[in-house]
Amino acid sequence: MSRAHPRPKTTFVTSAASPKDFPPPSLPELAVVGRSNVGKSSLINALVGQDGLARTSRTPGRTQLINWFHVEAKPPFHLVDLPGYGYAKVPAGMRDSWKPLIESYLSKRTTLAGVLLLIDVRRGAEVEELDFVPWLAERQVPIVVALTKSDKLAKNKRMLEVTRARQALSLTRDPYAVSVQDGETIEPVWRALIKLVQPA
Ligand SMILES: Nc1nc2c(ncn2[C@@H]2O[C@H](COP(=O)(O)OP(=O)(O)OP(=O)(O)O)[C@@H](O)[C@H]2O)c(=O)[nH]1
Ligand SMILES: [Mg+2]
Repeated sequence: MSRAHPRPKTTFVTSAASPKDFPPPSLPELAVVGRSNVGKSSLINALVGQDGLARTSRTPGRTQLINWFHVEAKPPFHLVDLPGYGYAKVPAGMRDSWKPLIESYLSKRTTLAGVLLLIDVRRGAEVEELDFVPWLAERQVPIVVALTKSDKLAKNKRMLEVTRARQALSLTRDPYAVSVQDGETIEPVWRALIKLVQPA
């Protein structure tokens, strides 16, 4: 069986639909970003070993707020579940409100320690990710990239997608391939994230 990391006690802090509702910056924060339905909330639950903590859904576009979770790891930090982008079926007005919300969070949050960018292994990097990675680099935000739902592809295809994403996004290392069905794939992502919140 998979060797899981210690499961840190994790609790919901708050939700926000606009910057005025953001909690005061306190702990370092790791934000989970990606297309709607890519598996952000599922991966948060897998990372902290708590099913049902962040709400998941088969219906894309479910998480429309920013959600903060307090992770009692050493050191403690916040995991932040950002609303998914790129879901065409939501009303345009709602879609338009997401971008400023996400951009305002990512560009102004003083406690932001890094971003976990998720990409569906079957879709690969698309225009949003190609824009987003340099946007974060310009702002010197550390980034960890993971390809989700790796159980959906056979190993050889998965490896190909890992290489493709690395090249498309000019990453300095391979993106992680993760599946919430396989704890062994979660562990390396956890370790990469923990590094970002260690005091210098
Ligand atoms: N097979 C498989 N399905 C997954 C995996 N991770 C997530 N899913 C499924 O993908 C769907 C979307 O997962 P969520 O975690 O809700 O995705 P999200 O990115 O939070 O979605 P939004 O909040 O709508 O942006 C759910 O049906 C999950 O069960 C995975 O590793 N493997
Ligand atoms: Mg979600």
